[in-house]
Amino acid sequence: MTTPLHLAPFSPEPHAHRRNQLMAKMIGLGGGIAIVPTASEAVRNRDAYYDFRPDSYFYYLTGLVEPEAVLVLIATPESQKSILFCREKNLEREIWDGHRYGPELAQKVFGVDQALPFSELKQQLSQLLANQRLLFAPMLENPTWDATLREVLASARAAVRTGVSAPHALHDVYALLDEQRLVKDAHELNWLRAAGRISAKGHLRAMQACRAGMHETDLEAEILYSFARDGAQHAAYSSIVAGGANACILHYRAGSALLNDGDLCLIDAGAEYGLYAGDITRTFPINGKFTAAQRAVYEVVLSAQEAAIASVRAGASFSAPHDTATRVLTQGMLDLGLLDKQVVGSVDDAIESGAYRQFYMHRTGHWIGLDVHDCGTYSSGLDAAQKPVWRQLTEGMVLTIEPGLYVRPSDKVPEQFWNIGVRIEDDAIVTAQGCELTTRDVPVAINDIEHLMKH
Ligand SMILES: [Mn+2]
Repeated sequence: MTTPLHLAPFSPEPHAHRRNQLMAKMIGLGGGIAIVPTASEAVRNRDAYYDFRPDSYFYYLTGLVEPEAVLVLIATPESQKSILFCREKNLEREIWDGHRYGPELAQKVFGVDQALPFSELKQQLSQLLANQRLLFAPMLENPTWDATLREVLASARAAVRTGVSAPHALHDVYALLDEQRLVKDAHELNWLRAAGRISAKGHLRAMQACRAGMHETDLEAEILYSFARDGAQHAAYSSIVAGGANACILHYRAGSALLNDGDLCLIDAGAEYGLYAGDITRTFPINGKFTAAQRAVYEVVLSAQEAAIASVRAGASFSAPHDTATRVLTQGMLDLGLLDKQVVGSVDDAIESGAYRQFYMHRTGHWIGLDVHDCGTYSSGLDAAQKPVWRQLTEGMVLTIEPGLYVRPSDKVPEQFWNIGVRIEDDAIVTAQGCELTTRDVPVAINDIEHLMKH
Protein backbone atom coordinates (compact mmCIF):
# COMPACT_ATOMS: atom_id res chain seq x y z
CA MET A 1 0.00 0.00 0.00
CA THR A 2 1.29 3.43 -0.89
CA THR A 3 0.03 6.37 1.08
CA PRO A 4 -1.44 9.37 -0.71
CA LEU A 5 1.13 12.14 -0.52
CA HIS A 6 -1.21 14.88 0.54
CA LEU A 7 -4.76 14.30 1.63
CA ALA A 8 -5.60 17.29 3.80
CA PRO A 9 -9.02 17.35 5.44
CA PHE A 10 -11.33 19.81 3.69
CA SER A 11 -11.22 23.29 5.06
CA PRO A 12 -13.64 26.01 3.90
CA GLU A 13 -11.41 28.93 4.95
CA PRO A 14 -9.29 29.32 1.79
CA HIS A 15 -12.44 29.31 -0.33
CA ALA A 16 -14.18 31.83 1.96
CA HIS A 17 -11.12 34.07 1.78
CA ARG A 18 -11.26 33.98 -2.04
CA ARG A 19 -14.97 34.88 -2.00
CA ASN A 20 -14.15 37.88 0.18
CA GLN A 21 -11.39 38.96 -2.21
CA LEU A 22 -13.80 38.78 -5.15
CA MET A 23 -16.49 40.71 -3.24
CA ALA A 24 -13.99 43.47 -2.45
CA LYS A 25 -13.26 43.81 -6.18
CA MET A 26 -16.99 43.91 -6.98
CA ILE A 27 -17.50 46.70 -4.48
CA GLY A 28 -14.57 48.58 -5.99
CA LEU A 29 -16.34 48.49 -9.36
CA GLY A 30 -19.62 49.79 -7.89
CA GLY A 31 -21.11 46.72 -6.24
CA GLY A 32 -23.68 44.18 -7.38
CA ILE A 33 -24.41 40.50 -7.68
CA ALA A 34 -22.10 37.74 -8.95
CA ILE A 35 -23.27 34.40 -10.29
CA VAL A 36 -20.79 31.53 -10.75
CA PRO A 37 -22.19 28.17 -11.93
CA THR A 38 -20.38 24.84 -11.81
CA ALA A 39 -19.95 22.52 -14.82
CA SER A 40 -22.72 20.28 -16.18
CA GLU A 41 -22.49 16.54 -16.26
CA ALA A 42 -21.52 15.33 -19.74
CA VAL A 43 -22.63 12.20 -21.57
CA ARG A 44 -19.79 10.15 -23.01
CA ASN A 45 -21.96 7.74 -24.96
CA ARG A 46 -25.54 6.54 -24.54
CA ASP A 47 -26.12 6.45 -20.75
CA ALA A 48 -22.47 6.47 -19.71
CA TYR A 49 -21.18 9.77 -18.33
CA TYR A 50 -17.73 11.26 -18.11
CA ASP A 51 -16.54 11.45 -14.53
CA PHE A 52 -17.87 14.72 -13.19
CA ARG A 53 -15.35 17.49 -12.74
CA PRO A 54 -16.51 20.81 -11.27
CA ASP A 55 -15.87 24.09 -13.04
CA SER A 56 -12.51 25.47 -11.87
CA TYR A 57 -13.83 28.96 -11.02
CA PHE A 58 -16.71 27.53 -9.02
CA TYR A 59 -14.49 25.06 -7.19
CA TYR A 60 -11.96 27.82 -6.41
CA LEU A 61 -14.68 29.81 -4.65
CA THR A 62 -16.52 26.95 -2.91
CA GLY A 63 -14.68 23.62 -2.74
CA LEU A 64 -17.89 21.79 -3.70
CA VAL A 65 -17.59 19.00 -6.29
CA GLU A 66 -21.29 18.17 -6.88
CA PRO A 67 -23.01 18.97 -10.18
CA GLU A 68 -26.09 21.25 -10.27
CA ALA A 69 -24.68 24.01 -8.10
CA VAL A 70 -24.35 27.79 -8.40
CA LEU A 71 -22.64 30.32 -6.16
CA VAL A 72 -24.22 33.76 -5.78
CA LEU A 73 -22.41 36.63 -4.11
CA ILE A 74 -24.02 39.92 -3.22
CA ALA A 75 -21.50 42.64 -2.54
CA THR A 76 -22.34 46.27 -1.89
CA PRO A 77 -20.69 48.64 0.58
CA GLU A 78 -23.69 48.05 2.89
CA SER A 79 -23.90 44.26 2.80
CA GLN A 80 -22.04 41.16 1.66
CA LYS A 81 -23.65 37.77 1.39
CA SER A 82 -22.79 34.36 -0.08
CA ILE A 83 -25.55 31.99 -1.22
CA LEU A 84 -24.90 28.46 -2.47
CA PHE A 85 -27.49 26.67 -4.56
CA CYS A 86 -27.05 22.89 -4.51
CA ARG A 87 -28.99 19.66 -4.97
CA GLU A 88 -31.41 18.68 -2.25
CA LYS A 89 -31.00 15.48 -0.28
CA ASN A 90 -32.62 12.56 -2.11
CA LEU A 91 -32.23 9.23 -0.32
CA GLU A 92 -33.47 7.25 -3.33
CA ARG A 93 -30.94 8.86 -5.73
CA GLU A 94 -28.20 8.67 -3.10
CA ILE A 95 -28.53 4.86 -3.03
CA TRP A 96 -27.63 4.84 -6.74
CA ASP A 97 -25.30 7.83 -7.17
CA GLY A 98 -23.84 8.50 -3.74
CA HIS A 99 -23.91 11.18 -1.10
CA ARG A 100 -25.38 14.65 -1.61
CA TYR A 101 -24.77 17.39 0.90
CA GLY A 102 -28.13 19.09 0.61
CA PRO A 103 -28.46 22.80 1.48
CA GLU A 104 -28.54 22.37 5.28
CA LEU A 105 -25.24 20.49 5.56
CA ALA A 106 -23.65 22.40 2.64
CA GLN A 107 -24.11 25.68 4.46
CA LYS A 108 -22.09 24.39 7.41
CA VAL A 109 -19.42 22.50 5.48
CA PHE A 110 -18.71 25.20 2.89
CA GLY A 111 -19.13 28.11 5.25
CA VAL A 112 -21.57 30.13 3.12
CA ASP A 113 -24.13 32.52 4.63
CA GLN A 114 -27.05 30.66 3.10
CA ALA A 115 -27.67 27.51 1.05
CA LEU A 116 -30.79 26.90 -1.04
CA PRO A 117 -32.14 24.08 -3.23
CA PHE A 118 -30.90 24.16 -6.85
CA SER A 119 -34.52 23.70 -7.99
CA GLU A 120 -35.30 27.21 -6.69
CA LEU A 121 -32.44 28.84 -8.58
CA LYS A 122 -34.38 30.75 -11.25
CA GLN A 123 -37.13 31.98 -8.98
CA GLN A 124 -34.66 33.12 -6.29
CA LEU A 125 -32.29 34.71 -8.79
CA SER A 126 -34.92 36.96 -10.34
CA GLN A 127 -35.60 38.34 -6.86
CA LEU A 128 -31.92 38.58 -5.92
CA LEU A 129 -31.21 40.63 -9.07
CA ALA A 130 -33.67 43.32 -7.92
CA ASN A 131 -31.99 46.63 -7.07
CA GLN A 132 -28.49 45.36 -7.86
CA ARG A 133 -26.58 47.85 -10.01
CA LEU A 134 -24.09 45.51 -11.66
CA LEU A 135 -24.30 41.88 -12.70
CA PHE A 136 -21.07 39.85 -12.62
CA ALA A 137 -21.56 36.61 -14.55
CA PRO A 138 -19.95 34.40 -17.21
CA MET A 139 -20.20 36.27 -20.52
CA LEU A 140 -21.42 34.24 -23.53
CA GLU A 141 -19.59 31.09 -22.43
CA ASN A 142 -22.34 28.49 -22.44
CA PRO A 143 -25.67 28.65 -24.38
CA THR A 144 -27.70 26.87 -21.66
CA TRP A 145 -26.37 29.14 -18.96
CA ASP A 146 -26.77 32.25 -21.16
CA ALA A 147 -30.45 31.32 -21.64
CA THR A 148 -30.94 30.96 -17.87
CA LEU A 149 -29.38 34.36 -17.30
CA ARG A 150 -31.54 35.96 -19.98
CA GLU A 151 -34.65 34.43 -18.42
CA VAL A 152 -33.96 35.61 -14.86
CA LEU A 153 -32.87 39.05 -16.05
CA ALA A 154 -36.10 39.36 -18.04
CA SER A 155 -38.20 38.58 -14.99
CA ALA A 156 -36.20 41.05 -12.88
CA ARG A 157 -36.80 43.72 -15.55
CA ALA A 158 -40.49 42.86 -15.65
CA ALA A 159 -40.70 43.89 -12.00
CA VAL A 160 -39.47 47.47 -12.59
CA ARG A 161 -43.06 48.79 -12.54
CA THR A 162 -43.27 47.74 -8.91
CA GLY A 163 -40.49 50.22 -8.18
CA VAL A 164 -37.41 48.01 -8.22
CA SER A 165 -34.50 48.33 -10.66
CA ALA A 166 -32.64 45.62 -12.55
CA PRO A 167 -28.85 45.49 -13.13
CA HIS A 168 -27.87 47.85 -15.95
CA ALA A 169 -24.44 46.48 -16.81
CA LEU A 170 -22.82 43.09 -17.17
CA HIS A 171 -19.23 42.41 -16.11
CA ASP A 172 -17.39 39.23 -17.01
CA VAL A 173 -16.94 37.59 -13.59
CA TYR A 174 -14.27 35.30 -15.06
CA ALA A 175 -12.10 38.29 -15.98
CA LEU A 176 -11.99 39.28 -12.29
CA LEU A 177 -11.35 35.70 -11.23
CA ASP A 178 -8.64 35.21 -13.88
CA GLU A 179 -6.54 37.92 -12.24
CA GLN A 180 -7.23 36.51 -8.79
CA ARG A 181 -6.42 32.90 -9.74
CA LEU A 182 -3.22 33.92 -11.49
CA VAL A 183 -1.50 34.50 -8.14
CA LYS A 184 -1.83 31.30 -6.13
CA ASP A 185 -2.42 31.37 -2.37
CA ALA A 186 -0.49 29.17 0.08
CA HIS A 187 -3.22 26.53 0.04
CA GLU A 188 -3.09 26.27 -3.76
CA LEU A 189 0.72 26.12 -3.80
CA ASN A 190 0.60 23.08 -1.52
CA TRP A 191 -1.75 21.26 -3.87
CA LEU A 192 0.43 22.20 -6.84
CA ARG A 193 3.53 20.90 -5.06
CA ALA A 194 1.71 17.62 -4.37
CA ALA A 195 0.54 17.39 -8.00
CA GLY A 196 4.16 18.00 -9.06
CA ARG A 197 5.51 15.23 -6.81
CA ILE A 198 2.88 12.71 -7.92
CA SER A 199 3.49 13.57 -11.58
CA ALA A 200 7.26 13.14 -11.11
CA LYS A 201 6.77 9.71 -9.53
CA GLY A 202 4.76 8.61 -12.56
CA HIS A 203 7.58 9.66 -14.87
CA LEU A 204 10.16 7.84 -12.72
CA ARG A 205 8.11 4.66 -12.94
CA ALA A 206 7.75 4.91 -16.73
CA MET A 207 11.48 5.56 -17.24
CA GLN A 208 12.38 2.56 -15.11
CA ALA A 209 9.82 0.29 -16.79
CA CYS A 210 10.83 1.26 -20.34
CA ARG A 211 12.18 -1.55 -22.56
CA ALA A 212 12.57 -1.77 -26.34
CA GLY A 213 9.64 -3.70 -27.81
CA MET A 214 7.02 -2.23 -25.48
CA HIS A 215 4.20 -0.10 -26.87
CA GLU A 216 3.69 3.58 -26.11
CA THR A 217 0.45 2.71 -24.31
CA ASP A 218 2.37 0.32 -22.02
CA LEU A 219 4.31 3.28 -20.65
CA GLU A 220 1.14 5.35 -20.42
CA ALA A 221 -0.35 2.56 -18.29
CA GLU A 222 2.66 2.65 -15.94
CA ILE A 223 2.22 6.40 -15.48
CA LEU A 224 -1.54 6.30 -14.90
CA TYR A 225 -1.10 3.42 -12.44
CA SER A 226 1.43 5.44 -10.48
CA PHE A 227 -0.80 8.55 -10.44
CA ALA A 228 -3.76 6.53 -9.18
CA ARG A 229 -1.71 4.76 -6.50
CA ASP A 230 -0.72 8.17 -5.18
CA GLY A 231 -4.32 9.32 -4.96
CA ALA A 232 -4.62 11.14 -8.28
CA GLN A 233 -7.50 9.45 -10.06
CA HIS A 234 -7.11 11.53 -13.20
CA ALA A 235 -4.39 12.78 -15.45
CA ALA A 236 -4.48 16.56 -15.86
CA TYR A 237 -4.61 16.05 -19.65
CA SER A 238 -4.25 13.22 -22.18
CA SER A 239 -0.73 11.82 -21.90
CA ILE A 240 1.73 12.11 -24.75
CA VAL A 241 4.00 9.06 -25.05
CA ALA A 242 5.88 9.42 -28.32
CA GLY A 243 8.53 6.99 -29.52
CA GLY A 244 11.09 8.02 -32.17
CA ALA A 245 9.70 10.27 -34.93
CA ASN A 246 6.36 10.62 -33.13
CA ALA A 247 8.04 13.08 -30.74
CA CYS A 248 8.09 15.58 -33.62
CA ILE A 249 4.26 15.61 -33.67
CA LEU A 250 3.50 18.18 -30.98
CA HIS A 251 0.02 16.99 -29.98
CA TYR A 252 0.64 13.26 -30.49
CA ARG A 253 -1.16 10.88 -28.07
CA ALA A 254 0.16 7.63 -26.64
CA GLY A 255 -0.62 5.09 -29.36
CA SER A 256 0.00 1.51 -30.40
CA ALA A 257 3.46 2.27 -31.85
CA LEU A 258 6.38 0.12 -30.74
CA LEU A 259 9.23 1.66 -28.78
CA ASN A 260 12.34 0.84 -30.78
CA ASP A 261 15.86 0.13 -29.57
CA GLY A 262 18.03 3.18 -30.35
CA ASP A 263 15.15 5.71 -30.41
CA LEU A 264 14.18 8.33 -27.86
CA CYS A 265 10.85 8.39 -26.06
CA LEU A 266 9.18 11.70 -25.18
CA ILE A 267 6.58 11.64 -22.39
CA ASP A 268 4.46 14.69 -21.59
CA ALA A 269 2.12 13.73 -18.74
CA GLY A 270 0.86 15.14 -15.46
CA ALA A 271 -1.43 14.16 -12.62
CA GLU A 272 -4.45 16.12 -11.44
CA TYR A 273 -4.50 16.13 -7.66
CA GLY A 274 -7.06 17.95 -5.55
CA LEU A 275 -8.07 19.37 -8.97
CA TYR A 276 -4.62 20.98 -9.40
CA ALA A 277 -2.50 20.05 -12.41
CA GLY A 278 1.05 18.81 -12.81
CA ASP A 279 2.68 19.07 -16.24
CA ILE A 280 6.03 17.36 -16.91
CA THR A 281 7.88 16.39 -20.06
CA ARG A 282 10.92 14.12 -20.11
CA THR A 283 12.78 12.67 -23.08
CA PHE A 284 14.95 9.59 -22.59
CA PRO A 285 16.58 6.80 -24.63
CA ILE A 286 14.41 3.69 -24.92
CA ASN A 287 17.41 1.40 -24.35
CA GLY A 288 18.74 3.53 -21.49
CA LYS A 289 21.75 5.03 -23.33
CA PHE A 290 21.79 8.26 -25.40
CA THR A 291 23.51 8.13 -28.83
CA ALA A 292 25.96 10.93 -29.66
CA ALA A 293 23.42 12.74 -31.85
CA GLN A 294 20.63 12.40 -29.28
CA ARG A 295 22.97 13.61 -26.56
CA ALA A 296 23.97 16.67 -28.63
CA VAL A 297 20.36 17.74 -29.21
CA TYR A 298 19.37 16.96 -25.63
CA GLU A 299 22.21 19.06 -24.18
CA VAL A 300 21.07 22.08 -26.19
CA VAL A 301 17.49 21.76 -24.90
CA LEU A 302 18.67 21.24 -21.32
CA SER A 303 20.93 24.32 -21.47
CA ALA A 304 18.00 26.30 -22.88
CA GLN A 305 15.80 25.13 -20.02
CA GLU A 306 18.42 25.91 -17.38
CA ALA A 307 18.91 29.41 -18.80
CA ALA A 308 15.14 29.94 -18.95
CA ILE A 309 14.74 28.79 -15.32
CA ALA A 310 17.50 31.20 -14.25
CA SER A 311 15.60 34.08 -15.88
CA VAL A 312 12.44 33.55 -13.79
CA ARG A 313 11.92 35.82 -10.78
CA ALA A 314 9.40 38.35 -9.50
CA GLY A 315 9.72 41.47 -11.61
CA ALA A 316 10.93 39.66 -14.75
CA SER A 317 8.80 39.67 -17.89
CA PHE A 318 6.62 36.64 -18.63
CA SER A 319 8.52 36.46 -21.90
CA ALA A 320 11.98 36.33 -20.27
CA PRO A 321 12.17 32.51 -20.12
CA HIS A 322 10.95 32.22 -23.72
CA ASP A 323 13.37 34.82 -25.06
CA THR A 324 16.23 33.26 -23.11
CA ALA A 325 15.40 29.70 -24.23
CA THR A 326 14.95 30.77 -27.85
CA ARG A 327 18.41 32.37 -27.90
CA VAL A 328 20.13 29.26 -26.47
CA LEU A 329 18.20 26.94 -28.80
CA THR A 330 18.97 29.06 -31.86
CA GLN A 331 22.68 29.16 -30.99
CA GLY A 332 22.49 25.35 -30.61
CA MET A 333 20.84 25.00 -34.03
CA LEU A 334 23.74 26.91 -35.59
CA ASP A 335 26.36 24.92 -33.65
CA LEU A 336 24.81 21.57 -34.60
CA GLY A 337 24.48 22.60 -38.23
CA LEU A 338 20.69 22.37 -38.22
CA LEU A 339 20.69 25.97 -39.41
CA ASP A 340 23.31 27.11 -41.91
CA LYS A 341 25.11 30.34 -40.92
CA GLN A 342 25.64 31.13 -44.60
CA VAL A 343 21.89 31.08 -45.12
CA VAL A 344 20.37 32.43 -41.87
CA GLY A 345 23.23 34.64 -40.63
CA SER A 346 23.90 35.29 -36.93
CA VAL A 347 21.85 34.21 -33.88
CA ASP A 348 20.21 37.63 -33.85
CA ASP A 349 19.37 37.34 -37.55
CA ALA A 350 17.89 33.85 -37.10
CA ILE A 351 15.76 35.05 -34.17
CA GLU A 352 14.67 38.19 -36.02
CA SER A 353 13.74 36.29 -39.19
CA GLY A 354 12.09 33.44 -37.25
CA ALA A 355 14.35 30.85 -38.97
CA TYR A 356 14.60 28.97 -35.65
CA ARG A 357 10.89 28.13 -35.87
CA GLN A 358 11.67 25.24 -38.21
CA PHE A 359 12.88 23.36 -35.11
CA TYR A 360 11.21 25.26 -32.24
CA MET A 361 7.66 26.26 -33.07
CA HIS A 362 5.95 26.62 -29.69
CA ARG A 363 6.35 28.98 -26.76
CA THR A 364 8.30 28.11 -23.62
CA GLY A 365 5.52 28.00 -21.06
CA HIS A 366 2.03 28.71 -19.81
CA TRP A 367 0.30 29.37 -16.49
CA ILE A 368 -0.66 26.23 -14.57
CA GLY A 369 -3.07 25.77 -11.66
CA LEU A 370 -6.56 24.30 -11.44
CA ASP A 371 -6.40 24.13 -15.25
CA VAL A 372 -3.29 22.77 -16.93
CA HIS A 373 -3.33 25.78 -19.26
CA ASP A 374 -4.47 28.02 -16.45
CA CYS A 375 -6.40 31.26 -16.70
CA GLY A 376 -4.85 34.71 -16.73
CA THR A 377 -3.66 36.99 -19.49
CA TYR A 378 -0.06 36.99 -20.69
CA SER A 379 0.10 40.53 -22.02
CA SER A 380 -1.71 43.80 -21.55
CA GLY A 381 -2.06 44.27 -25.31
CA LEU A 382 0.18 45.46 -28.13
CA ASP A 383 2.61 48.37 -28.14
CA ALA A 384 3.03 50.92 -30.95
CA ALA A 385 5.20 48.47 -32.88
CA GLN A 386 2.42 45.82 -32.62
CA LYS A 387 4.55 43.74 -30.22
CA PRO A 388 2.88 42.21 -27.12
CA VAL A 389 3.43 44.06 -23.84
CA TRP A 390 4.17 41.01 -21.69
CA ARG A 391 3.10 41.12 -18.06
CA GLN A 392 5.54 41.04 -15.16
CA LEU A 393 5.93 37.89 -13.07
CA THR A 394 5.01 38.24 -9.41
CA GLU A 395 5.47 35.94 -6.42
CA GLY A 396 2.94 33.10 -6.37
CA MET A 397 2.44 32.89 -10.14
CA VAL A 398 3.07 29.36 -11.42
CA LEU A 399 4.23 28.57 -14.94
CA THR A 400 5.75 25.76 -16.96
CA ILE A 401 9.19 26.01 -18.57
CA GLU A 402 9.32 23.71 -21.57
CA PRO A 403 11.75 24.35 -24.40
CA GLY A 404 12.14 21.73 -27.12
CA LEU A 405 13.82 20.92 -30.40
CA TYR A 406 12.15 18.87 -33.12
CA VAL A 407 14.07 17.77 -36.21
CA ARG A 408 12.04 16.50 -39.14
CA PRO A 409 13.86 14.84 -42.05
CA SER A 410 15.08 17.36 -44.60
CA ASP A 411 17.81 17.51 -47.26
CA LYS A 412 19.17 20.60 -45.55
CA VAL A 413 19.64 18.90 -42.16
CA PRO A 414 22.38 16.38 -41.20
CA GLU A 415 20.79 12.94 -41.35
CA GLN A 416 22.06 11.88 -37.91
CA PHE A 417 19.54 14.31 -36.34
CA TRP A 418 16.49 13.26 -38.36
CA ASN A 419 13.40 12.39 -36.30
CA ILE A 420 14.93 13.43 -32.99
CA GLY A 421 12.39 15.30 -30.87
CA VAL A 422 13.34 16.52 -27.39
CA ARG A 423 11.35 18.55 -24.86
CA ILE A 424 12.07 19.07 -21.16
CA GLU A 425 9.33 20.59 -19.03
CA ASP A 426 9.09 21.53 -15.37
CA ASP A 427 6.64 23.56 -13.29
CA ALA A 428 7.91 26.66 -11.47
CA ILE A 429 6.52 28.76 -8.64
CA VAL A 430 7.74 32.35 -9.01
CA THR A 431 9.55 33.65 -5.90
CA ALA A 432 11.19 36.99 -5.07
CA GLN A 433 14.69 35.75 -5.93
CA GLY A 434 13.96 33.11 -8.56
CA CYS A 435 11.64 30.14 -8.69
CA GLU A 436 10.85 26.86 -6.97
CA LEU A 437 10.61 23.83 -9.28
CA THR A 438 7.90 21.43 -8.08
CA THR A 439 8.62 18.61 -10.51
CA ARG A 440 12.31 17.80 -10.16
CA ASP A 441 11.86 14.49 -8.32
CA VAL A 442 12.39 13.09 -11.81
CA PRO A 443 15.86 13.91 -13.17
CA VAL A 444 16.81 15.86 -16.28
CA ALA A 445 20.61 15.39 -16.45
CA ILE A 446 21.80 12.77 -18.95
CA ASN A 447 23.94 10.92 -16.38
CA ASP A 448 21.09 10.80 -13.87
CA ILE A 449 18.65 9.48 -16.47
CA GLU A 450 21.05 6.82 -17.72
CA HIS A 451 21.85 5.79 -14.14
CA LEU A 452 18.15 5.56 -13.24
CA MET A 453 17.38 3.41 -16.27
CA LYS A 454 20.16 0.94 -15.46
CA HIS A 455 18.41 -0.06 -12.24
MN1 LIG B 1 2.86 22.20 -20.70
